[in-house]
Formats: sequence, C-alpha cells, structure tokens
Amino acid sequence: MNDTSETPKLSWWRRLSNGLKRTSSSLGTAVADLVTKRKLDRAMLDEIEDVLLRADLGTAVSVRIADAVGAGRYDKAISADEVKDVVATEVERVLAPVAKPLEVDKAKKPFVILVVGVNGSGKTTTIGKLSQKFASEGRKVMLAAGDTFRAAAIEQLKVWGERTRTPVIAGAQGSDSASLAFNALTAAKEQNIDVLLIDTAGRLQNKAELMNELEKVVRVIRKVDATAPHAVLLVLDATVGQNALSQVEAFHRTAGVTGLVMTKLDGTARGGILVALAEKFKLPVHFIGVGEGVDDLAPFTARDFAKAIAGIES
Ligand SMILES: Nc1nc2c(ncn2[C@@H]2O[C@H](COP(=O)(O)OP(=O)(O)OP(=O)(O)O)[C@@H](O)[C@H]2O)c(=O)[nH]1
Ligand SMILES: [Mg+2]
Repeated sequence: MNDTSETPKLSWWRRLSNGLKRTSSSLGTAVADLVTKRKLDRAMLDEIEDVLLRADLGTAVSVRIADAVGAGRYDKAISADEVKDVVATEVERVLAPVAKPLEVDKAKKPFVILVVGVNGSGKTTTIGKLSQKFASEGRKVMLAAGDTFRAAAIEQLKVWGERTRTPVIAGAQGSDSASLAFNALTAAKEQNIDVLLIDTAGRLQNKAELMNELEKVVRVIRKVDATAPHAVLLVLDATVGQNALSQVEAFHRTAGVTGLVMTKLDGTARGGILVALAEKFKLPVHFIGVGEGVDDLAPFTARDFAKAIAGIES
C-alpha cells in the first residue's frame, strides 16, 4: 500500500469507523457476538433478526441478512468475521444504488440548493460544510439565510459565511423567507454565483402551516428560475431513528426532495436507519456527517459505510 496517497482516505476511514462505533456495536458486532461458540440454528437466526431490527435496519433488510447468514450453514459453527462479512455485503447491496454524488450542473448559474429538514437536524452546519467544500473546488458560493424565524439562525449562517469567506444574503428577523430566497437568487444571478445554498427554518413534518410555507419558498424561487431549485437536500439527524421515515415522506411530498444528507452518525447507535431509508425510498444519499467540524462531512460511499456499521476493521 502506498502510504502517501492512502493517508487521507485512511484517516477518513478511521473517522468514519470511529464515528459509527456506536452503530456498529449495536449492529455488526452485536450479531457477530451472538454466533460465537454455538452452532447455527433457527433460534440463532431469530435472535440475529431481532438485533438487526433493534438497530433500525427495517424488517425487509433484517430478514434478508438473517437468511443470508443461515444459507448453507445450518448446524455448523460460524465465525464472527464471517457474519460481519455477510452483514456488510447485504447492507452494501441496499446502499450501492443510492450512493450518488451531488452533481453540480455548471450550466445552471447559479446552481440552487435548497436545504430542508426538521429542527436541529444539522441544516445550517451542513450548509457551512458544503460552502467550504464548493469554495475549495474553486466555485463562487453564496449563502441565503432563509431561516428568518430566529435572529440566532441568521447570525449562525453569517459566522459560517465568514469562516468560509462566502457572502451571505440575510433579511431582518421575522421577514418572509420566500422573499428572502427570491432576493438571494436575484442577487446570485447578478453576481454570477456558481452555487447558491439556501438555509431554511427547521419545521416538524406534521405542521401543515410550516410545510405550506416551504412549498411557497419553492414556488417563489421558480419565479426567478423555472428550473430551480436544482437540488433539494433533506438533512436527517441519524439519532431520531424510525422518525426519519415520516420526515422523508412529508418533505418529499412538499418540497420534492432530490437527495439526503444524514448527520450525527458519530453520536448514535441508530445509523442503521440509513439502510431502512435506502430500502424504502431509494432516494440518493449524497453526504454523511460524523462531527461538528467543517471537515466532518463526506460523500456517502456504500462500501465504506457498510463495512463501518458491520464493525469490520481496516
Ligand atoms: N455530532 C454531530 N453534531 C452535528 C452534526 N451536524 C450538526 N451537528 C450539531 O447539531 C446541532 C444543530 O445543528 P444546526 O446546523 O444548527 O441544525 P439546524 O438543522 O440548522 O437547526 P435549526 O435551524 O434549529 O432547525 C449543532 O450543535 C451542530 O453542531 C454532525 O454530523 N455530528
Ligand atoms: Mg439552522
């Protein structure tokens, strides 16, 4: 292995697998622990299925993994590593079709990214991280403080703007977020911006009034550019577990979500929910967050994630 070229990848792998430790110990490692010093039988497979269900993987995937563990192995001893391999292979199979990079279409000027999600899911932080990423790729980025509810939200985005040397369009607290989005997109067009990231206020998916407001933001953006927003990113907090399913449904219906970002995978045992989401909705997963720092966001790759939650070292 070539040390110099592998270092960044290895360090990211280490952060990913460390970040996902709590998930992997409730998932791959927990399953592997069940099989030691026993011969495989139906009872063991039922226990495996239960562990996977508790790790938020969802019924279909849990049953499939337990079946794959059992296939051809009845009455035989099975090693922990073998089980982890089966878990990783089955999980990767579900995740591979959704692991898609966020493609910024250069023909769209600006490429408009609307960021949505429930309260505290990590929207503003993700925008800060993305701002850094796009700027480091040499793109002209602009941020729009579409969360006009809280003064602190506007300030928080301005801090990210300064940190990443990116202009921020903000209005007064309490102003209309749709008109803020309109103004920001107009300004971005005038200034030849490549990527416009629009922050929005957190809203619970079952609050109709707030969801209608989000619909209005999308409608108003289209008045400036009929093809925008070009990406609608739903930011999901991995720690919420099963509730993420209804978040995806509601935000997809209201705002036409084009891709997912899952944050806080470092603080949870419930990272398996990403597998259940992939199985159910098949929406692209673009990025995952494993920390609060600007570098703690990475493109989502199925194989690495599958190995990390299966608890495979290396
Ligand atoms: N550990 C960890 N913390 C994160 C991650 N992403 C965001 N956070 C933290 O989660 C908290 C909420 O993040 P915000 O970005 O403010 O969330 P938001 O969705 O904009 O919140 P509202 O605007 O209130 O809806 C902050 O303390 C962030 O630092 C992550 O990947 N890992
Ligand atoms: Mg915010």
